[in-house]
Amino acid sequence: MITINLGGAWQMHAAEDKSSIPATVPGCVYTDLLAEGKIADPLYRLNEHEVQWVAQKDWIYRRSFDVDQDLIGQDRVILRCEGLDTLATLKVNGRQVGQADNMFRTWEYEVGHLLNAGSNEIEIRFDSSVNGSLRKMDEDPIPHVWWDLPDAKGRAWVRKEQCQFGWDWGPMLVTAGVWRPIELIGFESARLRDLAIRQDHATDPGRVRLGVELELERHTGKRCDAIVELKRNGQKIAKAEVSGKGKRLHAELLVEKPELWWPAGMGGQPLYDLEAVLLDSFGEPLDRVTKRIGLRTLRLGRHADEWGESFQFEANGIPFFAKGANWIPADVFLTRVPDEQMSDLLQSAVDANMNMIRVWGGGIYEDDRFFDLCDELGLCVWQDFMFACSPYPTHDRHFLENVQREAEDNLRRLRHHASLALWCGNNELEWLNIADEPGDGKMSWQQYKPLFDKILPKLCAKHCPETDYWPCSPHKPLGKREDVQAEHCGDNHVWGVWHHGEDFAWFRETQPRFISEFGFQSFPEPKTIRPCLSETEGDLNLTSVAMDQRQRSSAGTGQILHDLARWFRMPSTFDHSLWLTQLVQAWCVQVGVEHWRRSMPRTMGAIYWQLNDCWPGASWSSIDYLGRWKALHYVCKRIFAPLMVTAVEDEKMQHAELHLTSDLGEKTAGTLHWDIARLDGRTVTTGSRRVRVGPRTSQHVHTLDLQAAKDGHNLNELILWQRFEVDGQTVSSHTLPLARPKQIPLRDPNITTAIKAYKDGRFKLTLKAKSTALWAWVNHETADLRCSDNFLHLRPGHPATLTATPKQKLSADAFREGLTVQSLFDTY
Ligand code: BMA
Repeated sequence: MITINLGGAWQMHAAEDKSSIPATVPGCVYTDLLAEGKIADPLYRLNEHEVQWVAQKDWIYRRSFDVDQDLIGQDRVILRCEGLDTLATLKVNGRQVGQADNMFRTWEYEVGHLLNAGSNEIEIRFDSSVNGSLRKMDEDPIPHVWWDLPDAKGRAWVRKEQCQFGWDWGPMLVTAGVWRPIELIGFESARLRDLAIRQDHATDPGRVRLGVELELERHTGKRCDAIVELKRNGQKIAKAEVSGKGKRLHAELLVEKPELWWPAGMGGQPLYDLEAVLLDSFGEPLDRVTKRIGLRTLRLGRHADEWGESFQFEANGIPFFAKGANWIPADVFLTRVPDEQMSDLLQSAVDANMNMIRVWGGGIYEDDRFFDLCDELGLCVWQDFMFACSPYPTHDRHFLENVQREAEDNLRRLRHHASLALWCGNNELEWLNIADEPGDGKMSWQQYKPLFDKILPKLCAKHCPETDYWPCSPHKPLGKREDVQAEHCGDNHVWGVWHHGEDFAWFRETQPRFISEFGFQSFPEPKTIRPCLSETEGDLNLTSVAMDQRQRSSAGTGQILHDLARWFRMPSTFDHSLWLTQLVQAWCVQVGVEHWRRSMPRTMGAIYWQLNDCWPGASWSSIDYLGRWKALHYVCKRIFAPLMVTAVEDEKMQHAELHLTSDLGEKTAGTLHWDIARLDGRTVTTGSRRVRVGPRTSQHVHTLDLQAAKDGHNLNELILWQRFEVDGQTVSSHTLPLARPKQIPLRDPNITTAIKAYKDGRFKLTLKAKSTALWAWVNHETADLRCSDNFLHLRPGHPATLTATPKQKLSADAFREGLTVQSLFDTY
């Protein structure tokens, strides 16, 4: 087999304009124009408007390449394109080889007959997807899509990353280009098209049987042999040799003493390499495919129970509470995400004690590297098919066939991954876009069902039978399907707070089986957002024109301010308003997550909206566009910790229930300590109790009488501090002010910081406050810090220590000089 990578330096130009500019493949029109200085940065101020012309044009990419006789002499030569975005016409040496109209598919074209030994040329023309979709809308209109996106008419017609057309957290930048590898492949007689690996954990307890099906593309009737080998850390574990004349070869491997793969927090993530080598009749290798797998079962457990039907993920038969966030594409331009960024985002998820991530249906089927990382990290992936918040033209035969091929490509590409936990048909169609009669943003059930109830589940069962299919998020499997958001079964999107203005405590009135979305917006920190703004244009105001440009949710900044005013005092400066929005967001999500974790095993998952950002703007993310952790992400580390202590106050603040929640697999014994203290740190009442908490349970440990504590004290000045100690180590702590933060007469905490430099470039910080400091956070004026903890509550007399790791190496002096320590008090 011979492979020639066609990525690298290309030329591109607008179809009507003959002068080319250098281009990079993989890449896209916008990144190429940007690199050549032909457009201003679309992320700066209002530039998004200025660059919309790019999406109106058709673009041509071209390059020449050399091939030799060796390649031409092969039985077959294929042009393989792993990602064309989107309406593409391909030519080799001036002759058309084919067309493409789905960026999620892998396209292959036979080109052997068109190649010359020596120099050749490839050209790809991308027609405007915006114009293409509008044309389709004229011919065959789809009831208008989502109310937040008036400019995005027709996006549902194009099989393209839907959020390129704008979303309620991102700009409209509809691009075009070769976005994934492109190569020539030449091969003799046969190649391995695919490997399907089945795991059988049941037949032979304590062992795993692997059934490996090799799918061949062959051009001769000759026998082929194949060797299939399983290795762990380079050591051979099992081997099988098979041969035959057909298109499929089947091998069986038996794994003795299998090391099982577990989601993060439940055990390790051992990975095995399964290699299949295809041999010709002389024993010479023709082709070779390797898949890295984890031995596990990972299912969606739906069992009848006292509340209705469970919705819980089960790894190797053990149910676990899913903790995580929704994932959106990590950049408006997909090829602009370096490996380090991808890995930092996913590592950050696990560092915040997550075990699941939902790849949402308005983005893309992520790269292999995304899934490789999730396998390594133990981050289970809930994978949507790419349909979101719109009716889709399922009545159109070409559309239906196209999406079917798309599903097959991605099922095949991703099915072997250990982290793959669920295939989900779409995002929110059953909730937002279905009615008895089509129209007004809706399709009928009759239009919906063929794709989401028949075609997709059938394809999943065929290609990926060990992973469950779920038609939609949210979906209600029992009773009247139309009443999507049911509490006794299925998954829910709990948007009452953000989209309907409920108070945060409203979360406590809900008890869904699984929450696959809920959340609250905030702004990125000043360092991230300021470079997109102009001070001289008056942008540094939360509702300036340039800031509103970065706010795409209809409820938007008004909703943030509404809840900010419910809980906090008004911030004094622009920078403080940005920070304060992060505290509001963190507080909101904390109230929800704590409650749902206390509701286990009835509720078995809380996946908030959303982990990451694709540009610097207002959004529900806990990590901003530049990878900086918002307050929420630090708070997640605490509220997703395996052991979690919480307190729930009643409305009148007469008592507080203390709870202990454990995701651990074994019983845990420890001591719960609590103190009610004044702002100056002095204890008003204190107590402790030995507690034993069972594996994967939540327990109400104690009810604290607040009435007694209040006597003689101002409630607004009281804070309930809790900590749970195991073997003398604090494993979880919790702070509950007995009044809303805005009512608390905070005084300047005069936080002092002792800094110790470690040899490895990290710094140990010890923070001490003279008066109670709420949400104290450290930051650096120029460098990026990742801290072991941040946005913490400080009690006088109780120093807190944390470790700060600068992204770039910093001298102790430079670290000290730029370090800032602030808390809620400073924002007023
Ligand atoms: C959900 C998601 C997204 C959206 C988010 C915030 O409905 O599925 O489509 O961005 O809420 O509104």
